Amino acid sequence: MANSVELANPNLADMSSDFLYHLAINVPNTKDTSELQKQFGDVRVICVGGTASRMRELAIYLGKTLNIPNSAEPVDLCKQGNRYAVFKVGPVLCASHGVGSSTFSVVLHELLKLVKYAKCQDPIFIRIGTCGGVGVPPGTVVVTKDAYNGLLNNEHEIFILGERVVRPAHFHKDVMLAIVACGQQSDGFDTINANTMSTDCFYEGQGRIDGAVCHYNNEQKMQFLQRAHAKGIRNIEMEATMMASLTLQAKVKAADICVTIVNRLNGDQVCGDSEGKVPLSLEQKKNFEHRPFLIVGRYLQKLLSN
Ligand code: R2B
Repeated sequence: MANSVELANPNLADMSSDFLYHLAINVPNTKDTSELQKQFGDVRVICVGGTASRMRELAIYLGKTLNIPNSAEPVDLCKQGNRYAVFKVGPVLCASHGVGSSTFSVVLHELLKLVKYAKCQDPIFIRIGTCGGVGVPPGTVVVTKDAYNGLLNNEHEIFILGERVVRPAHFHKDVMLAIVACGQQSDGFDTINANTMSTDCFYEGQGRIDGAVCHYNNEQKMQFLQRAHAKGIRNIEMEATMMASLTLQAKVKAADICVTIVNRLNGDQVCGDSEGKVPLSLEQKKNFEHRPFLIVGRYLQKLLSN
């Protein structure tokens, strides 16, 4: 039996209205959300990713893959908010979240409230992103099992009311396995499940030596990356611990699927020029970014046909 979302915040029951500020979506009467249910009640999956343009591309891709009528020109439903973009293609939302957990957590709180008010049934949140790889070739697609923070602990740390609160950070096992199973040998790239390190800083937090500030040497960096590798970590990004933790708190299913665009055991620079000075051209990066689309497209075809 399908279930609506029950959020772990008793205060919501006392609010007669709610303005989802960053999405610019008003809920004028929380006790009668029929208008919102008409617009969003059919949503089964919320895909999220860093940029608005990639999420628009994903919406167009999923529209084609899932045969959704009139989906070639998706419109940004949250343009007025000037922060995040949200596109709807049939039962799928595609929303941008920016870089890092802090920007993502803002829109994730509001998307969770949106699916609650719209009475969506068992919605699944899927992050589709890019990341650095640890000992896997660029272009590998990694579906996260456990999310580790920058201390290499499998937990999410957040400061609440002046206290350090530590919460579990793992993704839904069945969803993760079902997504990994969508990878095919003929794809020409591997889709694997592994642990993910998630940091608040792209440079020092991820052990890069090419940031504006760095007080360690290459050897120390490599030791750190090897420690991560020994914990089963095969990719590094900036959102997994927060996403895993918040969706666990909200009791909704979630997954994180990212394509690696650099092997950090070989270097820090991602891509840029086409003269071969860095491992990946911008064109290849674009091509890699579509790999998780393919995998998630297959997963949604199966999921939504049930
Ligand atoms: C991967 O790519 C972004 C940083 O460039 C960040 O959102 C992440 O996790």
